[in-house]
Amino acid sequence: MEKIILCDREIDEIKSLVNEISFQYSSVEDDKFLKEASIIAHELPKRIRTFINDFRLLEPSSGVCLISGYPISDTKIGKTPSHWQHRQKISSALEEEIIFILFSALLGDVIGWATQQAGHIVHDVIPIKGHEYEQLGSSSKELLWWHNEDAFHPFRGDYLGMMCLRNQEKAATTVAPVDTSYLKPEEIAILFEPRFTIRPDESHLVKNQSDGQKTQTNSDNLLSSSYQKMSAIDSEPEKISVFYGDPKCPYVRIDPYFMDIDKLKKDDEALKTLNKLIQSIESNLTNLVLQPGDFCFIDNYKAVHGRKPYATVYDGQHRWLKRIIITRDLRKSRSARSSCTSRIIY
Ligand SMILES: O=C(O)CCC(=O)C(=O)O
Ligand SMILES: [Fe+2]
Repeated sequence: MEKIILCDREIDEIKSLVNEISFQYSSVEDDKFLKEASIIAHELPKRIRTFINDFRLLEPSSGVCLISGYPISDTKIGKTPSHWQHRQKISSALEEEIIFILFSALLGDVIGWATQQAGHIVHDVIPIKGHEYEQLGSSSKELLWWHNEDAFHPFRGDYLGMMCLRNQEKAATTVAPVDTSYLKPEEIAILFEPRFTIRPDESHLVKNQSDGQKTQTNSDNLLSSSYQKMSAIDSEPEKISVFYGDPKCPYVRIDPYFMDIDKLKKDDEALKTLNKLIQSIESNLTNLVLQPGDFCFIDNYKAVHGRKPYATVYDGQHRWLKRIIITRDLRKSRSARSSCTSRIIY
């Protein structure tokens, strides 16, 4: 994994940059801030810009990078929310979210889904009472199977960012690069063929819609049709390839939990090859216990991630990550966004 620890001088520089701008915005999802973020990011310390730019362009095989050491004020951020729906009007972590967006802007453009966390761009990853055993980021006692983020969707992000505010439970994120050196050329070729399916994970389905959206969906045709699109992919996922890009160093699109592997029985060759890949990824998984002040970016084309089960108490001091999705090409989703500057995919 590529790693950098912020030094005191860099922390001071970042803080003064944030202080100069934060009074202008009440949310990082403000259109003006999102437009300017890529310009303001030019003023981040050069070592950080170089580190993120190298991660973007050199595509290190680990597929994961970590920027650590930003001090988080536990009292300032207040209690961990009990649900992502209970969002404050002005985030208590606005300063940290600004930094998160500035780092992200060095990788590309942030995006959000109309069908996820009420169409917000910055998500809360927190354990939620009642979700303990779900296959969702808000579960805790259940293993969250490793995956590429939004693997089912052609507009999935190039990167997933996670910023840690709290993790007293020491819950482990799992990460693994996709190593194909042990696969034969003919096996790689099979994984390049559209012989597989991936259904949407449950966070995009209508059953996990926010209460606010439930009343809105009836009157909002765009939102209803977005949920209908998800439901159509869920009931009839198209055939896709697991690998794409360069056969010598393939990019990957995989989410075993939602790949209906049983149904592949009719295609024994595809089934065997996919299982070989799954086992090898499984054997390469490592734990990454995010600490407060960690900013982690995962290359969603080159690495998978998940999370181990963990025990938590919902005491307001429980695990709290912020999460973001970044694309290198905002235009590819233009047909599903309401304007060229909108970040929300319908
Ligand atoms: O909680 C974690 O560490 C990972 C959760 C996850 O996969 C996600 O939010 O996309
Ligand atoms: Fe994920």
